[in-house]
Amino acid sequence: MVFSQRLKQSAAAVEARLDAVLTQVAAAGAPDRLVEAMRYAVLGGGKRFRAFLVIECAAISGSDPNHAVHTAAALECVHAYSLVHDDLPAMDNDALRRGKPTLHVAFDEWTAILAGDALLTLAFQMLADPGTHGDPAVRAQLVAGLALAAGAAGMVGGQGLDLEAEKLGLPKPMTIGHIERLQAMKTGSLIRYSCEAGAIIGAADEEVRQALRTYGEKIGRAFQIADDLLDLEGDAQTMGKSVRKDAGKATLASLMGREAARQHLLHQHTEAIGALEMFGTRADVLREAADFVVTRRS
Ligand code: GRG
Repeated sequence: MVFSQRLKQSAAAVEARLDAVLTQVAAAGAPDRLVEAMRYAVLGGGKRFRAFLVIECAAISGSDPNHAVHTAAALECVHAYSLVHDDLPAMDNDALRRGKPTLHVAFDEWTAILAGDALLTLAFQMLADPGTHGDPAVRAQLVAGLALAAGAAGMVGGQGLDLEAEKLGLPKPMTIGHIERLQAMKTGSLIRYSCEAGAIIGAADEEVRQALRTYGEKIGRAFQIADDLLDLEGDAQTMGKSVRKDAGKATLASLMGREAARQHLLHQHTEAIGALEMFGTRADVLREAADFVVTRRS
């Protein structure tokens, strides 16, 4: 209950900030059509789960949650860009996202590529902005951490491995270890970093930082397994995106079977909860968030 309220609150705060930032982007001279496409991508729904994690992990690290909104908004820009590019014909070729036509369908491919590029760039501009944090060293850590999480050794690299598997059939044979690595990079690195960014904003000590990193890593893994199971069992209307897209894809459910994948999901959930032990009841909302990852239907 607390979780759903806090998720809603952080979503509202982040959406208001994104709206304001995109107004500034337009005022700085960005073309109208590009700004419209960026708005379509980043303000058109979504659970705002990564934003929630930044804000709650900052709060548990001792920061005023309001101080984390700018960083949370930057994370949502990177996430939105990844979805826009993932949906392109050259990648997943999807027509439905967040219950609406994907960006390249609603606009066109070149606009979708550019809007994704612009959202990614904007995220770094936002993190470097003094409004993100008063301490330039904290801003530099946030920028460096996001670059690592989103880049070639993180989300982009994971997407590369995913496409190599799907389009080139590599590696042969596919192994569970390879899928775990791919998923930890593609989906896990941004979720884990959302938690770590909260710790950076709150200037948390290494013990807290490590605990939140571990929590993020485990729920990131769980999030992807749940996504794979939802692709097999969910419906497009509830999900707001196409389902049964994973046929022939490298997923844990396809390699080890649905039931084993579900057990693996529950194991990640247990480990995520375990990582929160040091926080006592202060982490109850993060425990609920882990439950949500396992039980979500969209
Ligand atoms: C194109 C560089 C590049 C990366 C793409 C994120 C990603 C990597 C691909 C998306 C494919 C996918 C569906 C992955 C499963 C996990 C995931 C990221 C689901 C979407 O995230 P949600 O459920 O989306 O948080 P909302 O719409 O709620 O924000």
